[in-house]
Amino acid sequence: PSTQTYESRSQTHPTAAGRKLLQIMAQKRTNLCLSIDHTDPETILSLVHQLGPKICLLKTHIDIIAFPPTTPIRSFTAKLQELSREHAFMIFEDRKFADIGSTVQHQYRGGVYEIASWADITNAHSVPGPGIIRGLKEVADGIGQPRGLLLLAEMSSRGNLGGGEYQERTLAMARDREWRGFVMGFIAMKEVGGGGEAEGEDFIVMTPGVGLQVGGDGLGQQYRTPEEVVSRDGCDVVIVGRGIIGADDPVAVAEVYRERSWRAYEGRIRRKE
Ligand code: UP6
Repeated sequence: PSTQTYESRSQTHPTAAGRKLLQIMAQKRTNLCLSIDHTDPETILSLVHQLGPKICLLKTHIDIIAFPPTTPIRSFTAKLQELSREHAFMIFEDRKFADIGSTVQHQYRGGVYEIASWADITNAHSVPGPGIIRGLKEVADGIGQPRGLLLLAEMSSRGNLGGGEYQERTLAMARDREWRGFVMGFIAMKEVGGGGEAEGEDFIVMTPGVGLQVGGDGLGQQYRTPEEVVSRDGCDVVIVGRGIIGADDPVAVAEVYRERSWRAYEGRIRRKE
């Protein structure tokens, strides 16, 4: 996949969510995903309003937000959806589901967050086996809107148990025809499943642990630069949280991330031509 343009992949991607995302990326010229890891709902809405034009995807952790009793969660997620239409980005709830199929169905559809109703994309660990994908897909199929799933093949944090054989087995799970139109890609640190294009495969790789410099956060997070992630390692979407929302001028810094990540992509495409 890393040898083709986002635009051409947007025509052929096996998932509807993937086609829509790749189209947005090509049109807006951005492969930046903002990880809006803030706990105050008003701060989140105001930041998303400002940063919406820079991003293809907004990543949420809905369960870290401190909702005042007067703010219904539904009205907050409805506002996020409104912003996503206004600025043309998709929404990715970084739920990292990790339970048996039956339990994740409830977690995805119901509870107080009703994730499936507002998040275009979510993700899951592969550790429970294929039942987790089957369970989530059944819920997604009942929504009537494109819904995509990413599997965690590897993590950015030091000492994580992903990668290697775990990643190989996660890839094998993702390749099952049963969820061809649902599993859109991976959270991983480099391209996954290269060489499957002949079979019509195209996994979108999204990568956290990105900073303007190499470094870490003292709690295991490891940062690499947009150039390393996109140009050298063939990842598609760069996920940035504190690098942007912790900056004095988040809009200016987001533009630096967008520009560097986009140029890294252009460099990669040119090199492969
Ligand atoms: N995240 C990682 N590493 C992973 C998977 N997910 O950092 O392997 C998520 C974190 C956080 C964001 O949950 O929301 O990506 C990274 O934030 P940061 O840029 O502030 O480090």
